[in-house]
Amino acid sequence: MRVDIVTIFPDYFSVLDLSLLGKARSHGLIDVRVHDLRDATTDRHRTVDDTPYGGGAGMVMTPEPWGRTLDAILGATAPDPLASPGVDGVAADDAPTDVAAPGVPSLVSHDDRERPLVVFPSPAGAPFTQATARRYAAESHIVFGCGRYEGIDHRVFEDTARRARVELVSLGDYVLNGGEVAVLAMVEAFGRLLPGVVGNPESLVEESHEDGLLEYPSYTKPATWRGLEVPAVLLSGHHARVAEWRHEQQIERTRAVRPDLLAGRADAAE
Ligand code: 6GU
Repeated sequence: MRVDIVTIFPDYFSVLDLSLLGKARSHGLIDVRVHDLRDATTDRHRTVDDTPYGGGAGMVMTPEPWGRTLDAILGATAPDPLASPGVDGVAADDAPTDVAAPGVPSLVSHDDRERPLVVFPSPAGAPFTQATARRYAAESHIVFGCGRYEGIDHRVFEDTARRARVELVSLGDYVLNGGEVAVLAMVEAFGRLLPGVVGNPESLVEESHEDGLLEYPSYTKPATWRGLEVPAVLLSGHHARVAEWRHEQQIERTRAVRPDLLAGRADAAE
């Protein structure tokens, strides 16, 4: 799988050399290339931002360096007005649809999986979930564009959508200074789902969110530690009872901190 990352802070991504993902990269399972947006500037100060039209606080990333950088990665496709998708969209979650936000057409035209996927992390994007991670893990080429300041000139999304599927994706309802940390989180989330990255694929199954519930608590030796006992059922050797206890724990935990995840679940009825 090929991953391109466009950023004004390439150093953020040095951590992708570490741990499981580093191993996946060195084994050729994932090919990550980081591009410095400032390399596509033409002025002495390597400027990437300017004041917003219409006024307002902060600065906006100027479109030209984005256009040049994405041209180099995607190929500079001549704009095709007939193929032009809508504007101003975000993609939905696991199944990209036209329903981005009420009344807002999607940037995604989805009869074209062969076109690369370009993801712009943004607090204004659609939620990134485990389902999104699974969908990204099935892609062959993803480009991430890391915005900074108050965002990127909106025409960059429109221009990119002429030759790629474009998604705006958010990690959650809070604001980061830029997309870099969000991209690290997303690459880790889908990277570990790629075949061969996590040594024991079984370990991917019983995790939070894989079955729509939070995961059960885990214990290891010693059986007594600082006066605290491991729940007796886990020492019983009774596999069916262990499985039942773990499922109850999942439901209990999810009810306590994420009741929204339980809506409509038969196994969580009071
Ligand atoms: Cl994806 N980007 C930024 N800048 N802030 C965020 C975010 C993304 N997700 C939550 N906050």
